[in-house]
Order: sequence, then C-alpha cells, then structure tokens
Amino acid sequence: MGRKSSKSKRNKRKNSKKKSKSSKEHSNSHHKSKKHGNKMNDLQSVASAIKRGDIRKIVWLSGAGISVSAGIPDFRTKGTGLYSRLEKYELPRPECTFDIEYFKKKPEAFFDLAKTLLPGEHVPTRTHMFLKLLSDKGLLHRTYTQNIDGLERLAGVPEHKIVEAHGSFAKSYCVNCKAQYDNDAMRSAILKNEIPHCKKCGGLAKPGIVFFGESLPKRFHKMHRSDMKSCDLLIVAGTSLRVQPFSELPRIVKGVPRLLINRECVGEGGHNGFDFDSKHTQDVLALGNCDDVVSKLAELLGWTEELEARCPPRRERKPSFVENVVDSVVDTLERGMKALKVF
Ligand code: CNA
Repeated sequence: MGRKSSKSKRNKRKNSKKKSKSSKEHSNSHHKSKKHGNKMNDLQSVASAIKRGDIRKIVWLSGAGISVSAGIPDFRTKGTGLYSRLEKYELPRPECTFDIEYFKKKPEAFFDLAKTLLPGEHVPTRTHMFLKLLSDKGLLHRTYTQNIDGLERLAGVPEHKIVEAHGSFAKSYCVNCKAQYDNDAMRSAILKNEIPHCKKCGGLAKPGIVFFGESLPKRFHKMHRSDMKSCDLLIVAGTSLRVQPFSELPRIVKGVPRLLINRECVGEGGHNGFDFDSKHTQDVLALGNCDDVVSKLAELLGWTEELEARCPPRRERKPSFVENVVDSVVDTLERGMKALKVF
C-alpha cells in the first residue's frame, strides 16, 4: 500500500484550536474501560490503570509533533511548519516535496528539507525519553513512528520495539536502478546542497525514507495488525493523522483505551475514529505539548525522578547566522555612536 496524504474529515470540533491552547485534558465522566473495568476519562485514570498493572502492553504512535521541541519543525503547523518554508519552490502542493514522481523531476525541494531532518543534528526530547522509560519498565510493546529523524533510536529505545513506518536515512539507494548508494556520500551531498547521483547508472539517489507513491517497509505490514489488536493501551502523539495508511492505525485498535496527546484534536469520526464524547468511549484526549503532557503523566505515575534522570540537560541554543549578523551590526552601530559621542 502506498503512502497517501488524506484530506479526511478531521477537525470537526470547531473549537479544538481554542482548546489546544489551554493544554487541558478533555474530560468525560461517562467513559468506561471495558477491559479494565474502570473509568478511563483523563490522564489520571490512564496512570491509575498502569499503576494497578491493568495496562502492560502499550503501543505508541508518533508524528512530527514529538520532535518539535528538539528544534525540528513539523509539516503543517502554520507559520513554523516545514511546508511554510517551501514557497520559493512554487510547488503545486507542499506534499510534492515527498512525492516520488515530482522528486524525479525536481529533487531540489526535498534535499533542501532533508538538511533540516538529517539525523545527528538533534537530541531526543522529553517525550522520546518518556518512551525510553516506558520501554525500560517493560511497558512499551512497540512504537510506530512517522518520523525520519531517528530520535527514538538515539533515545535508546531498542530497535525491535521501533517500526519506522516512513523509513529512515539509515540507507540510501538509486531511484532508477535501485542500487544502494553510499550513506556517507548521501549525508555529505545533503549538507553541501548537492543533488546525489548513482555511481552506476547516473540516476537520482535518495535516502530510504518513504515517499508518497512508495510502499511502506515490510516490517510495518508484517507487524501492525497484530500489534494494534493485542495492545492494552494505544498512545498517539504529535501527529495530524493525515497520512495514510498510518492514519488508519488507531482505527484497528478496539476495546482498549486510546490516549491522544496533541496540540489539536485529530482522528475523529468515520469507522472507529476517536470519540471523546460518547458515554461508551474509552478514548482520552490530552491537549497540549507532548513534553508537558508526558511530564504530567510521569508525575501521576510517580516517575518524575526517573524521567528527569533520562532527560539530557538542556543544551544552550547556538545563535543562528541571522542572530550573529544582527549582533555584529548592533555592535558596529554602538561603536560608531560612541565614536561620534552620540551617547
Ligand atoms: P504534521 O502533519 O506536521 O502534524 C504534526 C501534528 O503535531 C499537528 O497536529 C500539530 O498540531 C502537532 N504538534 C506540533 N507540535 C506539537 C507539540 N510540541 N506537542 C504536541 N503536538 C504537537 O506531521 P505528521 O507527523 O502527522 O505528518 C506525517 C509526516 C510528517 C511524516 O511522513 C513524517 O515523515 C513527516 N515529518 C517528520 C519529521 C521528523 O522526522 N521529525 C518532521 C516533519 C515532518
């Protein structure tokens, strides 16, 4: 099945944006967990079920939102999302950057974005470290990520627990003859703004990330159904759930709680979409930044110290090129003003 961008029927909640700002959990006192026999209506009830040992097999689905605090913009957030930066390429649609047919004709936009997403330039976020903590506690069964930044691996989540649904930068190949392309050469080309070409046939080379129109990795197809059907809690974090088939994964999960952690409400409606309102639902909505929500969840679980111990100290942010230029212009002006005795 190819990767598709879907214009589905999400964001029906007209007020979801307003709510997202308030970073509040959605509460519904009628929610009842069939499997766990307890009300499942907020983070507290999810934490209590984990503490009681009712939840032991968690599947976690991620999107770009979990890496935003690492300094990697997501795609669709207005103003800061990567798609907003692509205007100069005059793409028919921003998604074309990741469209295999478009890439073959105009690879520049993709390689421009690739630089921002290249692994090795960023450190895992608090949310990644929470995933690692769940894994260390034997609670994480699997994480399916749409991200291509490799931050789950870097956080130390074991490889067998990760499904990189949209591939990764770990391997590169030629889109024409499919020969493998040297990964160091790919990295260096991306950093130097060069377009890499196959040494054998001269075709375009690209990293092994999955484009629209390409198949998802075999591992995804092999594992997702049994994982979704056997978990006893699904957590979905930092995704707009707009890319198929990934966006369908939460719909396979039935009869167990599903927790959505996101800045906005997504994935509602249709067959077994999220339903945070009906009295039979076991779906829990925690609106807000992933890092804040996982910190709260860790607190409710009594894991704050363990989470802190795993989180790297916050790095000093290096000033950007523009900030350096502005600083030096201000310095020069100040020196000039002093010389002229303006102040
Ligand atoms: P998206 O469509 O950009 O959606 C991101 C979602 O996360 C939106 O709903 C945001 O509201 C939400 N969000 C943003 N920041 C936060 C935050 N701090 N806390 C909570 N929620 C937040 O991205 P998707 O992942 O849904 O789209 C799938 C694409 C994006 C995949 O194919 C990825 O390959 C691709 N992508 C990956 C990266 C990465 O690897 N880090 C970065 C950008 C895009």
